[in-house]
Amino acid sequence: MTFPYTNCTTTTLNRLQITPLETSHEVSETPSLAETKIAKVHLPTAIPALDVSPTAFTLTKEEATPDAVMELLRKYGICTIKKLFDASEIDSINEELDPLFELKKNDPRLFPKETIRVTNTVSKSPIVVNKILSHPLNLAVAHKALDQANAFWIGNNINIGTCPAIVSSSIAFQISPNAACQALHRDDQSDHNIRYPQTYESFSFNSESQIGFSVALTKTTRQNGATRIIPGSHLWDHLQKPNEEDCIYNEMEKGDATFMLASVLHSASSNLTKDEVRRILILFMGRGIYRQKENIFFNADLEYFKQFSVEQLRRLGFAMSEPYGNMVELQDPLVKIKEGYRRTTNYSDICRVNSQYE
Ligand SMILES: O=C(O)CCC(=O)C(=O)O
Ligand SMILES: [Fe+2]
Repeated sequence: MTFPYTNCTTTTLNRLQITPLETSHEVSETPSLAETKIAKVHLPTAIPALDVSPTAFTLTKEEATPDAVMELLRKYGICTIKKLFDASEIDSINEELDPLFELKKNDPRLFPKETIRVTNTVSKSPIVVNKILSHPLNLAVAHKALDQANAFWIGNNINIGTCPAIVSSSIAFQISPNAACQALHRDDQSDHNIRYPQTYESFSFNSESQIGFSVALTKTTRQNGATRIIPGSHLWDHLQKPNEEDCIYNEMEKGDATFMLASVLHSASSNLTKDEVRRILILFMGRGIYRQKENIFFNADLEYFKQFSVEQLRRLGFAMSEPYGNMVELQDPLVKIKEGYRRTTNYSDICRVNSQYE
């Protein structure tokens, strides 16, 4: 039985009028896209799409400081960095992923059937943790845009709690010839963000819950299914409808990488080639107060995770979001997984308050 949602009134549901279909369902090939209702929508005034060429949001590795990346994310919602990874690093990543793709190639749930996904790669492939999740630029952008720290009165003290960003999903995608394009979507749907119109000047990273870090494991082209993206759509109203004509194709050489706000409208495009396979890995970092999109704990093999450092385990979601978030028997889960790890408080700092100032 589906969850009865009609009284969960939000500013998005208020704008819809939903009625049952009178005729039989139009069923598409993807079950989740089968139409079961008719919706009337109050559409917002549209913000025009940005007419930019990819060079506007492309940096060299040398130019790609965290601040430079964030400036382009603020403006376009996307920033591509040329040759962030060496060819040899990408070869080693592919070598570790090859057998995992092999295991998935006959998965009957593939949609479209030409697209193989290796999900939750951080729990299967240490190199993804060591080279992609732990890439200094990924960690620096996550730190500036998504890490949280806060001060709370606890009696006479002020306590500081921190909540580091954690991996939300880490899916490798391999799309083969004849794969059809995906429908345009935002990846922050899972966080139930409500998007309000913003301008480049008024934009705040506070409106963002996840940032994707997409690594080209092969060359990606318009022909072989590069991700298509609507630059600037992170500034749009929640219900502004995406149009295919507004997309640009994020073509990357093997070893290039792209940061993308999860609020940007995008999708995989069709692979129109006869013989080219397109492979990328998109790792999303998300705020630690939200659920991870991929449930890392359900099949977690704690022995596998013990190889990682405390800092890596923190970014994987095996730590406390201070105070108390994600606790196990009132403790930081790191105490359970990392031998010798001890902590005496559930906060980063406990401060005695001597005086107040205006
Ligand atoms: O494969 C791609 O280029 C994008 C995939 C994607 O957007 C998704 O599965 O959410
Ligand atoms: Fe997506």
